[in-house]
Amino acid sequence: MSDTLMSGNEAVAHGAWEAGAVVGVGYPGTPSTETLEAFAKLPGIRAEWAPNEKVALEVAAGVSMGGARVLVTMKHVGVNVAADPLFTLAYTGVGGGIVILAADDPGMHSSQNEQDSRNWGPFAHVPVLEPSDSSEAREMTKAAFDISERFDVPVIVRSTTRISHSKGLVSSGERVGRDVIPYVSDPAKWLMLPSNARKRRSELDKRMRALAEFAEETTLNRIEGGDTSLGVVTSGVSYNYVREVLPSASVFKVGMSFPLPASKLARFAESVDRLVVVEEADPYLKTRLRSIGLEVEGIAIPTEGELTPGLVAQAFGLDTPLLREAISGLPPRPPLMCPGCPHRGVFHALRKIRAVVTGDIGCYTLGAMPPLSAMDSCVCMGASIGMTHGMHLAGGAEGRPIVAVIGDSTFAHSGITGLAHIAYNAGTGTVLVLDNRITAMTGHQGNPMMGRTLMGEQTVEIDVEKLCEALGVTRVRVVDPHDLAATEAAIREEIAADALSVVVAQSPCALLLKERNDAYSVDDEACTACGACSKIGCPAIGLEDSGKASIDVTLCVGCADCVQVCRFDAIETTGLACDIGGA
Ligand SMILES: Cc1ncc(C[n+]2csc(CCOP(=O)(O)OP(=O)(O)O)c2C)c(N)n1
Repeated sequence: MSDTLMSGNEAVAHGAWEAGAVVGVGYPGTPSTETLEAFAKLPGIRAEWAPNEKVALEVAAGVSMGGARVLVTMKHVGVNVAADPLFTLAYTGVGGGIVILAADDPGMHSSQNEQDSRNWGPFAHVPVLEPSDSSEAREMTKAAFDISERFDVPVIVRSTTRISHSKGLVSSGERVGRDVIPYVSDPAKWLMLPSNARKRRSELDKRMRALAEFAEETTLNRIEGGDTSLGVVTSGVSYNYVREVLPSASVFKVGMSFPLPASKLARFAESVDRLVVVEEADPYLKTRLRSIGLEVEGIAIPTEGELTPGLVAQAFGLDTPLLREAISGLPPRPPLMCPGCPHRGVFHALRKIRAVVTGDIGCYTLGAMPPLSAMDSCVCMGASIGMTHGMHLAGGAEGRPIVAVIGDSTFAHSGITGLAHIAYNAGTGTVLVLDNRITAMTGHQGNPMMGRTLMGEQTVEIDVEKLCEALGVTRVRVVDPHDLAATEAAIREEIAADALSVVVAQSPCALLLKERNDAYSVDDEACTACGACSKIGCPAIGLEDSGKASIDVTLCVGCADCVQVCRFDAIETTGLACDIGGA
């Protein structure tokens, strides 16, 4: 055993590795992403990015049926995508253990909604474990594999941003040498025809009863005795806040949030004068405790956003100035497209065209921010394409052109089926695939478009043009989004064609530039302070007190987008190589 500082995500990866998982598979998404990246660095395993979470869980189902242990990673919304196999895997059960990391994002630091993944437990009939720090993230992931195989069920390890991203000391151990269980054909278990599924349905209830008994005895749920005038039931990150704000209270720390240990909780409730629940996100524990007849006192714990020690103190009427939020008073730092981002040229064109843009999720969602302000919707991964079609079906947008915008990773995740839908249903519309050859938003993960696996191997790259043609799209063209005039012209032509068309805007993410361009600067004499260059929203361009533009050469990557919008030739090369790009 050695003590190492690890994030919760790294600890989950290590726990899975120690437990003998031979495969890790997932789709990136904050705050889960680093888990699979950390797992990929450990010896004796295979780690793969899947095109989406459903595929990831299906691969895991195969690994499990083949008798090996497997870790699956995703963010909370990813579980929605994987829900179809998840529900039926609760029927089939497992061969080798399946552990799913579902990482929630309360407060939506980087998500389109808040979801509390503990709810999947009762909904899908799968156990849910909830670590409170990195050390527990490792231990509970290991325990989850044992529970998965002992009770024949996939297990969810539910994390949240603070658990996934905070670091703590972890006593990591050695990897368990574990033989793969030899495959024996068992259609009654794995082939969910209704006749088999009905039998497995009864198994599911039996297993849940056994798990409920296990919940009563497992040390994953523990009582920390204290002052019996106040008893707090808590779990996950909230446990840390309770210990900090109410150090003398009696605490029931829930580590297994589904199924709950009803009798143990009832005994705890009897032992204290007041029973309260402190939890982040949904009132999951409170509702379930009340449903088993426990009298939980209502306190003002917000269900929206992240919980903090300060909010817990406030709910108990404590005046603890030291617990005021450390982040209050920090200047806001709104997200922006990077200097040289290839997405900028596309949104510059879309704003000029006054298109209604059904958008999608990725760095390009920042096209919604001023000054580009050229996106009208963003619902979930892949939604842009179906929504464009739906807008057409509804009769259009008061004569304005309707355009879908989707990134390459998102297109592979769930855009292809939307395009197939439009082609199959003889629809029209223009779809822009912003192909920067990477899953940029979540930190440069690979995807089926970019030719490199998570293990570092060179592999096939999907040819987007050929793929679209195979789906039945006859008008497919490629543009360089840094050529602003050509990009605008191509989009205008495709809109005018009134057919189904795809424009692939192809240029690498600015953070992957292989060559160093020369930086640009503003000729103060030629600049007329017209403000045109600032409308493209490049963070390298600022305004002087005089209203004239200036370029921060330490940020400029020399993409020359601004040169193309300046009507007075006031932006010129410095002849000096930029700080980023190249060797
Ligand atoms: C179901 C789901 N899974 C994962 C995510 C996290 N996520 C948001 S955007 C994105 C991919 C963006 O990549 P791409 O479409 O290539 O655009 P880029 O950021 O490169 O511009 C991911 C993985 C999510 N929001 N929803």
